Amino acid sequence: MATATTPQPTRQDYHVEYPNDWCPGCGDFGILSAVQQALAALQLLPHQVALFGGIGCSGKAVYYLPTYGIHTLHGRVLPYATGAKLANPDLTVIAIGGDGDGLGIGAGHFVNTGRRNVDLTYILFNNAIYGLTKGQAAPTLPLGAQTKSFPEPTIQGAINPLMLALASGYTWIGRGYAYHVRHLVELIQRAIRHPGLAYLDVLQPCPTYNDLHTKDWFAGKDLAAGQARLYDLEQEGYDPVIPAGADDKMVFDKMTQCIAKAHEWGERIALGVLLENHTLSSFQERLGTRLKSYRQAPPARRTIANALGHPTTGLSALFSELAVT
Ligand SMILES: Cc1ncc(C[n+]2csc(CCOP(=O)(O)OP(=O)(O)O)c2C)c(N)n1
Ligand code: SF4
Ligand SMILES: [Mg+2]
Repeated sequence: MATATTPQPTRQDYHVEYPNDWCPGCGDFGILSAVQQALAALQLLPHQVALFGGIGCSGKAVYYLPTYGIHTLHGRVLPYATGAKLANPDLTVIAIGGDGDGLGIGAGHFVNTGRRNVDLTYILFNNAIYGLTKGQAAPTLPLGAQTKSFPEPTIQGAINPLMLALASGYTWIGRGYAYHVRHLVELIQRAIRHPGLAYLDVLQPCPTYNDLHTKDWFAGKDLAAGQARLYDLEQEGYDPVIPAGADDKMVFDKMTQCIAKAHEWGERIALGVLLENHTLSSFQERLGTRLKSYRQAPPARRTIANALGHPTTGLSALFSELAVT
């Protein structure tokens, strides 16, 4: 007798027949492949995942994955992702966007999302360039750098996204590289499994506009023979975990080591998990403590119409719960 079994997702379930217009050799392909493999490895089915993309080459990733998804507004990817997770905590929510999207126009959302510890994963495609709009300096391009798309070197300094994530309160911080796909698959799985807000910075060559941060540069071809630019923190015995209940000294020490690694750039660039903080509750838990009705049924699980099809979405009960007496 045949027995019903739950379908086990494979990478093929995450393949979409949709024309892709990224340039040949773009690092975006490696990141997309890693997301597909990570979701399949976590045994998630596409309908269990919601993906939100910013505006940029990177944000187009939403079209290349068969999950729920929205191509949002420039810089607004995190509010969309936050709303979706709070409305339906059962969804695995991923926000995707570029360095211009997240650290330029979206910088306010980048910082304020860090204050809440909503359980979602933010993957930032860091190519130090505004790819879609033809190669202007993004907020991660170092002061004095001049790519082939500029007439003169940039006179603005760079934001360090890992330091900003730490200062803003992100409880999981990691960095990967678009062409180290196997490592990236692991990092994405770890970020998704983290029960709080995860920030994953992915260094990504843009062969069309950024001729400084190239595949050869990341491979350390300009360095002395045998010297690698990218190295894996885990292989150096680095421990990013702050366990639940850790004391202030331990939190401070772990954050200090995170700053030291985040600050490295140039001849040595760390990849891996820099911080994994388990001392804070998630925003869904905090909301549940404040609102009994949210704890019982978040918006996506509420009945919105009665048997006759009449709406039952009155907000008066919620308002009375929120009222301060
Ligand atoms: C409100 C608004 N301002 C400006 C733009 C133009 N614009 C589109 S994408 C983009 C920057 C994209 O750069 P990034 O976020 O780094 O993504 P990438 O293309 O490099 O992946 C800009 C400025 C826009 N679409 N909307
Ligand atoms: S412009 Fe750069 S980031 Fe955009 S698709 Fe082309 S190579 Fe990729
Ligand atoms: Mg960019």
